[in-house]
Amino acid sequence: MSQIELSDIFNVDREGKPTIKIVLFGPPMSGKTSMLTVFNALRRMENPQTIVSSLTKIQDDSGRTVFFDQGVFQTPPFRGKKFDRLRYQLWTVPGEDRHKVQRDIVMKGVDAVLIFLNFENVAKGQNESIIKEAKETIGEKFGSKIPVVAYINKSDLPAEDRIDKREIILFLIDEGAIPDDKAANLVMTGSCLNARNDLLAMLTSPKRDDFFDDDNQLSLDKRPDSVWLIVRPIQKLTQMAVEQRLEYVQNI
Ligand SMILES: Nc1nc2c(ncn2[C@@H]2O[C@H](COP(=O)(O)OP(=O)(O)O)[C@@H](O)[C@H]2O)c(=O)[nH]1
Ligand SMILES: [Mg+2]
Repeated sequence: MSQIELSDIFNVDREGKPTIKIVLFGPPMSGKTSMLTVFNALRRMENPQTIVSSLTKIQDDSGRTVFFDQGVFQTPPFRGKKFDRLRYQLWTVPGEDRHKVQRDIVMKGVDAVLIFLNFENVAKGQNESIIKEAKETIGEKFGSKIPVVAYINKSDLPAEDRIDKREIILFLIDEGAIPDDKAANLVMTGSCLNARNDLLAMLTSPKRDDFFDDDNQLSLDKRPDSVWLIVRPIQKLTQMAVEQRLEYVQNI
């Protein structure tokens, strides 16, 4: 096969750039908007050139998402320039039951789903119903042609306030979101709160210069563990979406 360009296998945006659409799909108050906000701040600190367009947030006066948040980012240039840069759009949904119509609209044309769950005890039922809804909305491509990664947020909460991770994993497997042999790889945990606090601490530290290089960019080797944990699900999904597409063209 002759050389494949990313624009041959992905949708292109209005500027003709290959783009994938990732939706953070989860119950209300799980931290989806926080995740996007922290991710955007991190990209700005580490490499502003990876931000394609600034964050859009459609919220009510109290800061609740009523339609979506959206940010567009791009990978750094691939080594060897075999491929163009890949753009990835991150979208969140409003999690409340009454916003089902908005969620359906945001899910149109989705390429990969981040099932965004909440560790809080009280969220057990909400987590389960949103997993079911994601599966219903996407249909048979759920977890196959449309890759799925699950992330459980608020790992900072004390153990007695958290639901049992194994129970969530079993539920995800039962619903076909995650194959059982891949659960260890595809179900991740983290805390947007910790990530945000660790980034803020570096920004305001008297030793700021230890973290930022001469261009005032945060060096990758200084990225705190808490921040790696929230970047991983997005990175993994992007990688899975690319692999999925490449496999698809190779089978034509
Ligand atoms: N303890 C804790 N609280 C969090 C975390 N992430 C977000 N929150 C809080 O959870 C609430 C809902 O967050 P938001 O991002 O608006 O959730 P969304 O409804 O899913 O968009 C806010 O009060 C956040 O400060 C976390 O990792 N740990
Ligand atoms: Mg929100």
